[in-house]
Amino acid sequence: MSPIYSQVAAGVAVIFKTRGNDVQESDEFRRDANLNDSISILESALTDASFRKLLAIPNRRVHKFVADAIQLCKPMKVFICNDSTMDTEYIRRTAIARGEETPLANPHHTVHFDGYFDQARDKERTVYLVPKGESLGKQLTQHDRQEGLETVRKRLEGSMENKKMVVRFFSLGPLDSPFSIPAVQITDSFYVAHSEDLLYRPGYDYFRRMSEDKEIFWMLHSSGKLIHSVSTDWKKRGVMIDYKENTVYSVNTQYAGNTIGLKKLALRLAIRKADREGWLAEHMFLMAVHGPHERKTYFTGAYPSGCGKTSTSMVRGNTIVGDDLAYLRVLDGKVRAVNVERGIFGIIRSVTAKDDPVIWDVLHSNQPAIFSNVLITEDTEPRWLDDGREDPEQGANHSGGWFKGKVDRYGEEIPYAHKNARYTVGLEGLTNLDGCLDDPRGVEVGGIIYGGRDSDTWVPVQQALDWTQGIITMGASLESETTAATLGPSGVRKFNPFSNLDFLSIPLEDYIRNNLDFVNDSEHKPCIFAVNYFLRNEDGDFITDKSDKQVWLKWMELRVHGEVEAITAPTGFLPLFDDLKGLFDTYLDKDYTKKEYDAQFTIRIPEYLSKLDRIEKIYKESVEDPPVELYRELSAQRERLIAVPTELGDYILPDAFL
Ligand code: SPV
Ligand code: MN
Repeated sequence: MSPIYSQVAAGVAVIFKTRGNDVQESDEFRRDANLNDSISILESALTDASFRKLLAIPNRRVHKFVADAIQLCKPMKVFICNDSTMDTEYIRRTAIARGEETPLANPHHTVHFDGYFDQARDKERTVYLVPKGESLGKQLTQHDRQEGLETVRKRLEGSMENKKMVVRFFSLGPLDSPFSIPAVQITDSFYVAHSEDLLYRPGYDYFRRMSEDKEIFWMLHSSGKLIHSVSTDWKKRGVMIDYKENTVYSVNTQYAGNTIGLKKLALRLAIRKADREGWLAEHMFLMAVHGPHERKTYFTGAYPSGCGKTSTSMVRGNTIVGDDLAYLRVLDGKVRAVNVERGIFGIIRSVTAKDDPVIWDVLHSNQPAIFSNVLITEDTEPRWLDDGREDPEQGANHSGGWFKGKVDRYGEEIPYAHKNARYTVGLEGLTNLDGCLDDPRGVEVGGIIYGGRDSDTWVPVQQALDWTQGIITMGASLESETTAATLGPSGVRKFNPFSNLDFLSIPLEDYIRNNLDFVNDSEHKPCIFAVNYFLRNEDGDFITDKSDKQVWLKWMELRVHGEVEAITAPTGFLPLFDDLKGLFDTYLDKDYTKKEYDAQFTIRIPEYLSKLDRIEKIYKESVEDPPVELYRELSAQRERLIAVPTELGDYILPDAFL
C-alpha cells in the first residue's frame, strides 16, 4: 500500500448506515475490496500530482470507484480536478481545444453542439437496473440489473482509450448542510465537466473533510466514439440507474440532460434516498415572491420541462433561488428547501430582451456562459428561435453548416436553431438572485405550485382546498402537453405527476405516500396551488398573457398570508375579480376586465370530468396499490363537480360559486 494511502486510511472506521437497504450491499463490497488493487491501479494510471490530489480525499470508496472506472474505460490519461481556478480553467480550455466547445465573439462565451439525434433527454433509453424479484411499478422503464450492468459495462469497455478521464467532486445542495449530498462525477467530456462547474457547488474540499461513511452518489459518463466531437454511437446510448450501488452510468450521448450526472441522473437517486428518509427531492424551482412591505415568501414550483418553470422563477420584482431542482425537508417543525444547483441550464428559445430582461442581460454580459445547439453567425454570435430579431439566413448549427431552407435526411426543414437549444450560466451574475442561495438550512416554504401545459381544463391559478386535496388533484393529477425537452412528438397530452414522472425511481404509489406524509411533522403545511399558463379559448388562442404570471404569483403570496378572500369552487379556491384587478393595475399597469376574468376562471365541467376519468384510468391500470387518499380525493372532486346545479350549464362563471 502506498505510504500516502496508509496514512489517510489509518484509523478511519467505515461504518456506513442507511435506513433502507439500497446501498448497503455496495458498501459492503467496497469495504471488503482489495484496497491494494485500487491503489496499484491508481498509482500506475495517475501522474504523481493527480495521485496526490486523489489520495488527499481519505475515502476508500472514492479510490475504488476511480480505479474501477480506469480499468473499465481505459483512459489515455486521468485528470483529478481539485476545483482550483487553475484546474477549472484547464477544463474550460481543454473543452475548447478538443472541439467540444467553440469560442464565441464574447470571450466569456462558448458554444457546444450535440449530435443531430441527441438533442434532448432520451426517456426510452433511460432505465432502472432492477434486481430479480424487485419491481418499480408499471410506470417506470426497468431492466434486469445483472444484464443491464453487463450491457453498460460492455459499452463503456475501452470507451476512453484515446481520451482523458476527468474526475470531479461536488455537493448537491449547499455545503455542510442537512441537505448536502456529495457526488463524484467521472466523464470523458470536458463539456460536461465545464457545465458542471457553472451548475454545481464545488466539493473537493468537502470530500477531503467529510466522514468516510457519508452516502455518496456516483456518476460515470462516456460520450463514446466521437466524430467531429459528436457521439456517433447514439443508437447504443443509454442512461442506466443502478440504485443498488447509488451509481448512474451514461454512455454514447452528450446532451446535458442525459450526461450531467448531478442534474437528472442524481435526482433519480435522490428520490430514493428522500423516500427512505422522509423528505422530498423535486423537479421544482425555488423563488421568493416579494409581497407587501418587503415581505419575502418562498415558493417551490413543479412544472414539466418547457412549461414556464424557469421564466416563473425569474419574474421581475421577485428573487430566484433556483430554477430546476429543489430538496425539501422538515427542519425544526418547518418545511424548508434548498436549490440543489447553483446555475441554470435553461431553454433559450423565446428568450427576448423584453420578456426576459435578466437572462438577456446575463447572456450579453461578461459572465461565463455555454450556449448549446443555437445557431452561430459568421460574426460568431449566437442566435436562437424567437429571439425577437430578424431570422438569420445562414450560419452553423447542430446540423453543421446551415442555410435557410436546409432539410434533413427525412426531408424535414431544419430550423436555424434547435427548439431545445439551451444556455448554461451560473446564478451569481443574476441581478434578481435571492440572498439565501447558500443558506445551509434553506428557506421556509410558504407555497408549492404545480403547473402544466393544459389547453382546456385548469384555470390560470387556484389554491388547493387542503394539503391532501392539493397533493392528489394537483400534484398526482398533473398532465402536460409534451415539448422539445424530451425526444418524440411535441403537443401530446401526457400524465406527468408532480412533473417528476421522468425521474421517479420508486413506485408511484410510494412517491405519493411520501408526499402526503411529508408534512406530518411540520407545524405549518405550505399552501398548494395549481397554475396553467396555456389555457386557450374555442378558437385555439391563448387567453392569458405571458406576463400575467406576475399577478398569479402575487395573488398566491397574499393567500399564503390569508390577506385576500377567495371563491370556493369544486376544484379549489379561486381569486376574486377585484383582487386580481388591483394586482394587474399595481404590477402590470394593465386594465384587467371582467370579461377576461370570466373567460379565464370559468370552471369547465366536462373537461374536468374527462380529466378525472383519464387520471382514474391511469391509476387503475398502472398503479397497483395507491394510497387510499387517491381515489377518495378524486371521487370527492367528481361529486363536487356533479353537484353543481345543472341549470347553470357546463361552463360555470366563477361568481356562481360565491
Ligand atoms: C429538463 O428537461 O427538465 C431540464 C433540462 O431541466 S435536462 O437537463 O434535460 O433535464
Ligand atoms: Mn428540468
